Amino acid sequence: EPNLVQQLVNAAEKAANIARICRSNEALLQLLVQEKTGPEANARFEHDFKTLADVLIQETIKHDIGTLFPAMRDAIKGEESPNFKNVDGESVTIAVGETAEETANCLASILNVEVAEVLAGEVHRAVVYEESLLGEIPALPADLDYSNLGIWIDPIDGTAEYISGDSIFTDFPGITSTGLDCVTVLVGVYDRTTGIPVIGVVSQPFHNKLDENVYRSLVFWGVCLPELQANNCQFERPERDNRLGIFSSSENGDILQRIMELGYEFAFAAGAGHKALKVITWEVDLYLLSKGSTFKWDTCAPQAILRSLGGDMYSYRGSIGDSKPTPLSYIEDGEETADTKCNKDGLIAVRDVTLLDDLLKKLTE
Ligand code: 2IP
Ligand code: CA
Ligand code: CA
Repeated sequence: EPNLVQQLVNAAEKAANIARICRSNEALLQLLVQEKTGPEANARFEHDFKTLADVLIQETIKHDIGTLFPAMRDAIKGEESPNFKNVDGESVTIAVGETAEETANCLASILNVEVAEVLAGEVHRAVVYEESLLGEIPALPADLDYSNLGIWIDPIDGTAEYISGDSIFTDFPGITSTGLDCVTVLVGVYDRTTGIPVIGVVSQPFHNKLDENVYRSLVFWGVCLPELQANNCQFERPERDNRLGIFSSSENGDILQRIMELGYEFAFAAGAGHKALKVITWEVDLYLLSKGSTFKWDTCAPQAILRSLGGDMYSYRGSIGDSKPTPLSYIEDGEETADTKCNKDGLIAVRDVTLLDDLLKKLTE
């Protein structure tokens, strides 16, 4: 059996390559951008985008991991639907073929042949991502039941930032408010019986800018199986005077006020995956979102990494009041609808779970 963690890292890097290529050429970027409409649209954005890059990345990860781990094939899901409308309004299904030619033929129904071939080349390129910051990826337990594992993919989190590219920084070192640094590729694996996330890979494809349109990824992974905890995220908590929380710019004022009364400072930043990542790296202590504007594909990967560090991600509304802290769950019960895929009760992500006591008390008052 190939190593699932390494293969997910490779898949995330291939995803990053595709994301970078689609962005490196203005004409291609324009071509790839399509507005999301109808029930698939995320209501919070006036203009939400569905890009071919998203769909192509998701289908590529599904294809690569499904080929290597056939037992998981039917349980690999993501944000996007593989259907895309071309300029003539015809519906096209993006499918990764057996060969680059096949995939290029499929893509050529939307793109010009030249561009279709370039992208298909990336999709079928063998990518092995090795980098000293990855640390040592452990062998997974020999008896791991792959048929009991499911995957949630967000091929590009922070689509608006991916499209726009403009950066605004916060007052806090290393924390970008909006911009390409907020873009992440999220691949999370969960246990289908317990609904608990067990492996996560989070990549920032645009973290290191080497040159105009040349970037290198920063990749984080974590494993939290009953018999194995490992990750490449053993960061110390940086020295700071106060606790620091990270929030969506749309967070509710009353909730922010209460958190301020506990002595927290605030950073506002885009990207659900990016904000969760800042908790993982301990650059912030808390990511709290009171609204249901994230989905299972946003949280599965970072939650697995947080769990490998002794932290977790909880339901916000499910944890305040009389309730006990309730971790987000990926349990598959009944038919999947837009509603069941949504973390509709909001979320609280912490690396140090002892912070919850004060926080939940204050938020319940
Ligand atoms: C979005 C994206 C947004 C986030 C929203 C996610 O995912 O991460 O940035 O909103 O919750 O669903 P905010 O930045 O206010 O936290 P996508 O880009 O994949 O649609
Ligand atoms: Ca997302
Ligand atoms: Ca997305």
